[in-house]
Amino acid sequence: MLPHASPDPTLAIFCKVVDNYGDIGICWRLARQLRHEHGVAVTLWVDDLASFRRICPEVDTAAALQDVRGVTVRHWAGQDGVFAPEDVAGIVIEFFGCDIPPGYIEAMARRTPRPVWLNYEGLTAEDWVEGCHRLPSMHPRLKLTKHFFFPGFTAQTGGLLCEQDLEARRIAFQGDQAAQRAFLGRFQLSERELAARKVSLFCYPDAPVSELFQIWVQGEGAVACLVPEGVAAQAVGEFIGAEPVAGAAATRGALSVRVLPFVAQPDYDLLLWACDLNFVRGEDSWVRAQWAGRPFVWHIYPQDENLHHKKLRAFLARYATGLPALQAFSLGWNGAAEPDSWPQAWAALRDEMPAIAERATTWRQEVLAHGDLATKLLDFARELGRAQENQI
Ligand code: TRH
Repeated sequence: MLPHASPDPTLAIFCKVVDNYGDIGICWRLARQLRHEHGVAVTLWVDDLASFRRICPEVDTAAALQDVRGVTVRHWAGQDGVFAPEDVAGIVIEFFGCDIPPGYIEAMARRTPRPVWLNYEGLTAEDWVEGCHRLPSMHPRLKLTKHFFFPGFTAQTGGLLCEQDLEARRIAFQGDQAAQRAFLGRFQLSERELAARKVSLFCYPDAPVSELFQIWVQGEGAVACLVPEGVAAQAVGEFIGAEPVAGAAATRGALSVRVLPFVAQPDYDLLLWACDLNFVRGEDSWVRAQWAGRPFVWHIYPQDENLHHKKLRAFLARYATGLPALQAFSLGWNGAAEPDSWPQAWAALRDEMPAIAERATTWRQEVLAHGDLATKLLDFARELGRAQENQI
């Protein structure tokens, strides 16, 4: 049973798109999974429908209210608004501590029973999250308590988003050459590119992309680098010698670089599965790469005072023990430690790839042994709901 013994539990997610696509990417993924795997009636409040549309082309950017794949999507146009207790969902999630409209919070306090209120936080491999996951925070004025929900890699955290059928779909796709060719065919890859080592590249602007391109140009094995439009635009534009718009491509030496359109979120998984190596960034693509069964290099979102280097090291300490080349390359890619030589760092990474791919399997098993995030989140909400009912 969910908190209010309702046969059709309701849940609202408030998502403010601060920067890039990770916020809406995670909220949309969570919303779909809760709806389709757990039967929850989800309302997703989003302030920036244009960013949402980039990862989900069905979204109508002019609609105040719409149904997208069974999820109610509301344009969160501002902080004004008067709400009734009936407007409030049984479980309310604020993403990354975004400020829910004050009128909605007032209505939360008037609802009977009161909703479960969770603050969904960012993913980090650092140890301190275990002590903060599930911590309460009382509202200063209203009879409401918010609880922190931290995704994470250990049993004492909220886990990672992973759909139940994902692994089976991945294995089927990676075992099906025709399906992979058909998918990549959408982007007009040449036979040369199809036969090359395929690398997807999703990173922030400060990644040393030009250095890597130079190594790949001079390398012995052919590399086909597939870059979503708008990513590493300067280095890609310089390499191609033209505007790096979707469809632009060039080959020099052993390297081909091709700009892909930004694809819908489910197709991004296919891209990761179809490539031999994935460069990912932020949070959501990073997690998807962990499920892709292929080696990946993570570019972490930069933070003040190089706080992100600490987070990167915390992840590498969990993931890349026994994978020295991945560690060295990742530190270099993120500017946390300059490698003595980039060509050597790349050669070592390339040689280590079979071992990294093996690590993907054990990692998946280790992390998912504690349960997936959507299930853990609902279990926590049920637990809080029961506790609240007992207090009434
Ligand atoms: O877009 P990001 O840089 O988001 C980041 C992180 O979430 C970070 O934690 C946050 O603090 C910062 O934004 C503000 O990278 P991320 O997290 O990988 O999100 C990208 C989303 O875009 C992800 O859901 C995958 C999706 N995507 C597509 O749907 N199609 C594409 O073609 C590509 C390249 C990505």
